[in-house]
Amino acid sequence: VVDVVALGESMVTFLPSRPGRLADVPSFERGIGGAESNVACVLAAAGHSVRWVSRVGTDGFGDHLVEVIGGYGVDVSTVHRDPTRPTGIYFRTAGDRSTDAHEVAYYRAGSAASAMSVDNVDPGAVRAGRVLHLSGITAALSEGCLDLLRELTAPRPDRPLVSFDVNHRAGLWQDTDGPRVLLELARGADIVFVGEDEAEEAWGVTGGPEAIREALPEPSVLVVKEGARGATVFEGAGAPAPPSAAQPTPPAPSAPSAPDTLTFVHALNVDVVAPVGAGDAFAAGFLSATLRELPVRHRIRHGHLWAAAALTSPGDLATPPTRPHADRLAALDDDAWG
Ligand code: KDG
Repeated sequence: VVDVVALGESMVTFLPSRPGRLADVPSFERGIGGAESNVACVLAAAGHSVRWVSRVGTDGFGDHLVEVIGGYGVDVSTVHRDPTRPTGIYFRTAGDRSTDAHEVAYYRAGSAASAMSVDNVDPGAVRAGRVLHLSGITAALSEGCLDLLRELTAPRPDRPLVSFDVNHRAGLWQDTDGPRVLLELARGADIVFVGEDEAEEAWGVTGGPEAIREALPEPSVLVVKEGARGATVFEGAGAPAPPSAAQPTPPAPSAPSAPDTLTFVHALNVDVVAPVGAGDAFAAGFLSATLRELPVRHRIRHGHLWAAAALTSPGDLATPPTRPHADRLAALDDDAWG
């Protein structure tokens, strides 16, 4: 049993050589992106056993993704190479403070990963972790991908703890059904990550974390990210811990029956270099601390610490703080944490 299985599309990312509109950027440097593999790589860099499940082409971009993600120590043995479809790629603006517009240009329609479905993804490989990490991006890729997510978030006795990052990417949805689908999928998960701004954009929910919890009462753990301010976590009384490595069957996820606990923790105040990937790093830090069964305040602090590492580096992926370092910082008293 591995700690975490992450399923989703990864892409070769082209990072601009300078800030500005995509139309004006003369050259790009290659990086890698993909929300779920970002989570996988960061967790592996922090010493967790992680598997990434996906499909890539047999092109050089597919080779590169498998090499880099495997190089982080992630198990890529079940990644399928599809000779008939390309690997997705994307270009984006630098996303630093000197530019207003954040542009993303995806070239991923018809990609190898968009062909993932219940027919070609091995359920045993996906359910082999203590935690299964998914995101709403996959739901937008194709009907087959959406059906796969529905299957993986459906209740069943041998289901790992399902972690779901809403990751609403408006530009990826072909129809207007995206927000409804994201809500439906989030309702089936055990741990849900959502941004306050994302909940407003997708579901029109204003009124802060409490209003989001009202719209999404089912997940045992709901993490509402409030940007530079911090994050609020709602936990139902019956919030399941991830099954231990020795005992892989988790308690059946159940809707919280008693009132929630609510915990807010301020984020660290950092100079942002590039925001892309910070949400993934937050999720990875929170999941790492969840796997270690740390108290909720420390789980959130680990999320913030790992996000701070991503915010202060240019690519989609950043190396997390070492475990002893992060533990020391997370243990500082409330004054240090604002
Ligand atoms: O969360 C960061 C991701 O958005 C980025 O790495 C690319 O997966 C990606 C996407 O679909 O936007």
